[in-house]
Amino acid sequence: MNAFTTQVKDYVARVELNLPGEPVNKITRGVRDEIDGLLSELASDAAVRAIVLISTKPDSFIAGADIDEFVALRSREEAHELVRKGQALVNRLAQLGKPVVAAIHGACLGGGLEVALACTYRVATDHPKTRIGLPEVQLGIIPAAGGCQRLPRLIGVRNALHVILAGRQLAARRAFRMGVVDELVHPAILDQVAWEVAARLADGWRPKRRRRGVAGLALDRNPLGRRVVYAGARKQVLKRTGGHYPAPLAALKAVRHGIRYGVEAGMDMEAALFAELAVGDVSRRLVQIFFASTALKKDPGVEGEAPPPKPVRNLGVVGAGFMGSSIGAVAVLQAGVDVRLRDTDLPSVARGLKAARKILASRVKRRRITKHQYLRLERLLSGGTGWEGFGRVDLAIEAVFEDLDVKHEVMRALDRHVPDDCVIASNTSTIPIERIAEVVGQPNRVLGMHFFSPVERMPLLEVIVTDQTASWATVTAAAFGREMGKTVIVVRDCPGFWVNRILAPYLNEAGRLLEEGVTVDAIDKTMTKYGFPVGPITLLDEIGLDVAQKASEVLYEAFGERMRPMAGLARMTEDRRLGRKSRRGFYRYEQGERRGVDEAVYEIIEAEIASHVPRGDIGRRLTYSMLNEAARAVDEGVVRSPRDGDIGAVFGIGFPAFRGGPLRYLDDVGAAQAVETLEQLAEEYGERFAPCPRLQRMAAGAERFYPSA
Ligand code: T1G
Repeated sequence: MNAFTTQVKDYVARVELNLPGEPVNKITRGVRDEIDGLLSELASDAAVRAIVLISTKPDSFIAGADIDEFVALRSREEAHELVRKGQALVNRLAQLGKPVVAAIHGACLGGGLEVALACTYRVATDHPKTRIGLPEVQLGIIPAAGGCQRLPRLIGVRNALHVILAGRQLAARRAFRMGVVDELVHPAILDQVAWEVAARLADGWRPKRRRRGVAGLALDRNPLGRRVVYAGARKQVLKRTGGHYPAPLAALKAVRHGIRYGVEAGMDMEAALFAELAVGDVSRRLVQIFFASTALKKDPGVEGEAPPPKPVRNLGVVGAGFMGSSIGAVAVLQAGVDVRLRDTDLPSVARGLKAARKILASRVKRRRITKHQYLRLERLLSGGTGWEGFGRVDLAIEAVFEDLDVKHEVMRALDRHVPDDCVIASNTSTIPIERIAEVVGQPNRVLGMHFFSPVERMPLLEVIVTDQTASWATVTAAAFGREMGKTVIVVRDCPGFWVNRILAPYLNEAGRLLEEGVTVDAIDKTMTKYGFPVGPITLLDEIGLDVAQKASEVLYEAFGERMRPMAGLARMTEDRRLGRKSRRGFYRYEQGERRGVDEAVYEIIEAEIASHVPRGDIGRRLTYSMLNEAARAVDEGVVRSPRDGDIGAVFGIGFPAFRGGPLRYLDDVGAAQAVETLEQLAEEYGERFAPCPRLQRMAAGAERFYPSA
C-alpha cells in the first residue's frame, strides 16, 4: 500500500502520508493496517523521540474515514466492528508514549481531525484550502473515533457542540481562535515549524493551552452549567432539523455521556450510536447527496466530449440592483475576478456598489476575511453608466427588470460591446432564454444563469441552455458558477426551468388550500413536519408575492389549467402585500422578524376559515403536486438526470435532504403507489392531480428513476 514514508533525522521521525491513486487522503482499511505497523515500529525505535505527521498530497491532510467503506456496511455489527478499529488506531496514537505533531494543510475532516486530536500538538496553515472540522452529521452519522470526547476536552463543551452538531468545516484561522489547532503558519514554513516543535516536545517541553473565556469556564466546568449548554444545544438542533435528522442528537448524547462517564465510556457510546446511524436510511440518503453533489463538481454540463471552459477573469454585470450587486459581490468574494457593474444612472450604480461592498464587509464582520483581504477584493469592483470595460469581459450577466423589452435592449447593447467570444447570460427566472436570445447576432453564446436569492447564501445555480447554446458557452458558465461556490445544474430552456417548474404547482396548491379555508398555520406546519425548512406560505412571503405572481402567470400561460395560480394572489399584491420585503404579506413583520399570520389576509383572499380538507390530504395534495410535476419535467428532459433534479430540489427549494429529493422519494414510494395516490387525489380534488404519463409508464413496468435503492 505504501501510503506512508518515514524519515528520521535528529531523533524526529517525519511521517509523510500520501494515499496512492486517490485525490484525497482517507482512512481506509489498508491505511489503518499500515499505520498500525508503523506505530509499533516508531514506539519501539529508540532513535525516535518525537514524530511529525504530514501529508504530501496537495491540499489534503486527511479527509476522514473512507465514506465508501461505511456505505458498504450491511449491519450494525459490521458498522460497530469498523468504527472500533478506527477508535483503536486513534487511541494507539494518543497513547504512543512519544509526542506527535500533526502538520495540517488542506482538508482535515472527520476521522482526519480525530487523528490530529490524538496528537500532542497541531500546527495548521493559514490557507483557504485548510478546512478543519467534524462534518459527520452532514452524512447522517457522528464523529466516532474519539471526536466527541477529545474536542470538548480541548476547546470546551459549548464550542465543541457548536462544531460537531452542525458538522461545520472551520477555516484555519477560526480553528486556531477556538483552540482546535495550537499554531497557525504560512504553508511555506509548515514543515520546518512542525519539525522544530517536535524537537522541543522531544526535549520535554509541553504546550500550555490558553484557557477558554469566562463563559466557557462558567458553562463548561460545572454540571449545572453543562446542563444549560446541553439543553440549549438540543433546542437548537430540534429547531434546525425538526427532529428528522437523528445524528446531531446522537452526537450530543455521545458528548454528554463521555463528559459524565469518561473518555472510554464515551467512545463506547460513540461506537454504539455510529453503528445504528450508519446503516439507517437517513445516512444512506445524505451520503447519496454527498456523492451526487461531488460528482456534479466534475460534471462539465454537456454530454460527451466537453470543450475546455473559457477562463473568466473579467465579469460584466448589467443591472446594479439587488440581484446584480449580489452576483457581483459573490463573484469577487469566491472567484476573485474583476467585476464591472453597469446601470442606467449613477445613483443606481452607487447603490449597487454600496450593496456589494456591504456583502464583502459582512464577511469581515464574521471574520471570514481580513480587512486587508476586503480592501484587495473591494478594488475588483467598479461600476458606471457606460459600456467602458465591457470590451474585455469574458462573461456578461444581465440582471435587469423581468421585462422582455428591457432585456432585449440590454442584449442588443451587449452584443455590440462585448468580445465575440464572451458568454452572454441572463439571470431571468421566468422568461425563456430563446426569446431573450432572439436579438443577439450569435445566439449560440447566450444562456441563462439563474441565481437564487439571497445569492450569497443559496447554493444552487441553474444554467439554462437552448438548442442553440454552444457547448463552450455552457461549460464556461457551469465552470464559473462552480468558481462562485455554487452547485450547478444545467437545465433545458422551458418555462420555469427546473426549480420554479416544480415549485409552482406546490405553491398554487397551497393557495387553493387557503381559499378552501385551510389556515396558513395548518398548511405551513404540515410541510415543515414533512421536512421542508419553511412551509409554502412562508416561502411565498420570502420569494415576494409579486415575483411569485409573475412566475405563476408565465407557467399558467405555458402549461394551462394544472398551473392555475391562486386567485387571491392578485388581490394580495393589489393590497401592496408583497411579503417580507414589504413587511406585509401572509405574515406580519416587525423589525425584520416574522411575527405570526396576518389574519386580515383571509378576508383579502375571500377565504372561509372552515376547512373540510382532511389533514392527511393537505400534505398529500402539496407533496404530490410537486412530485407529479417533477416526474413530468424529468420525462421532458428538463434536467439531464434524476440526480440533477434531486440536487436542484434539495439545494434550490430545501426539499428534505433525508428523503433524497423528489425523484428518490418517488422511488421509495414506488410508482404504482404514487399513481394510486394521484388518482385518488384527482377524483377528490380535480384533474390537475392526474398522474403524469411517466409515472403511469413506470407503474406499469415497475420502473425506478434510479437503478438501485
Ligand atoms: N471518503 C471517500 N471519498 C472521499 C472522501 C471521504 N472521506 N472525501 C472526499 N472523497 C472523494 C470525493 O468523493 C471525490 O471522489 C474526491 O475525493 C474529491 O473530492 C470515524 C466515520 C475533502 C473538502 O465528510 O468534504 O470520518 O468524485 O471533489 O472539492 O468519525 O471531498 O473524485 O471520485 O469533494 O477538493 C468525514 C467529505 C467522513 C469529508 C475535498 N469526512 N469530503 O473537497 O474535492 S466520515 C467528510 C469533503 C468519518 C469518523 C467518520 C470534500 C473535501 P471522486 P471533492 P474537493
